[in-house]
Amino acid sequence: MRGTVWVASDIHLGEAVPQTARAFYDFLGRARREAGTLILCGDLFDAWIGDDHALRRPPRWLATALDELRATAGALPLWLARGNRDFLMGRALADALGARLLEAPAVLDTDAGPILLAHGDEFCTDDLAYQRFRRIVHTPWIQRIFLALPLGARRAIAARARARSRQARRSKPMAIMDVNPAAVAQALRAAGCDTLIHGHTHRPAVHALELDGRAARRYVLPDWEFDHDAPPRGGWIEIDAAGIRLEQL
Ligand code: OKV
Ligand code: MN
Repeated sequence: MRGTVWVASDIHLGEAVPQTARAFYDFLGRARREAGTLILCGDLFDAWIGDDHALRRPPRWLATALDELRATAGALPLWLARGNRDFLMGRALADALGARLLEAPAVLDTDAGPILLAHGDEFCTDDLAYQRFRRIVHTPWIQRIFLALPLGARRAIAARARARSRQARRSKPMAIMDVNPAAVAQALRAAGCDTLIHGHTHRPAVHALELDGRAARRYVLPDWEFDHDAPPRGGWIEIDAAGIRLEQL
């Protein structure tokens, strides 16, 4: 991917976050004017229970989101990667938007050199309960059965999963919800990269690290939140021949 590449993640679009959605659509407009390629690197949506539900009779907020994404994909290459929440996004959605699916983790060939891009949940290996959930819901035959269920049943299962997850998060120490350094090192080594970009942890930063005696870097994308009491936040990473920069709103 040559030229100016913008990467964002963890927008968590949904019914309940209209102001976050508006801030994100402003960002899409800016990306259309200023970027050469846009990559949305997971958790664009807060939940995803199948492309069919979104495409058949989308609620108003989702129809708007799909329109904005379609307009963006018409103006520049738009790549969608799955996150831990919208891991069921599929080909039908990408086709309906004119977007491309990015199978992450992926090595991007950029003007700033090779970069390993991932959502980031796969590095949170200290959170054993989450990794167990992840293994189950990423199993292809389990996904096929889930997607074959009627929408009402899928909605009910998703609501229960979200309620359980909220409960579990309350008793988890902060540290186990961050990445495991050994998992990060292993992924960089396997990819032959010394630069990693990921989201998921909601801890935007640029970390210098050492990988087998060489300097390496880990860029962490922010999540987006403009609806609740906390100070509004969001941002993206810009990649070009001049380097890699974390831009925060
Ligand atoms: C996404 C997360 C809910 C975290 C369920 C098989 C199975 C898919 C699913 C149901 C839930 C996605 C699709 C959602 C992510 C949660 C709660 C915690 C930590 C099955 C395939 F196994 F039940 F049959 N799901 N939804 N969580 O509501 O979008 O990432 S979801
Ligand atoms: Mn995530």
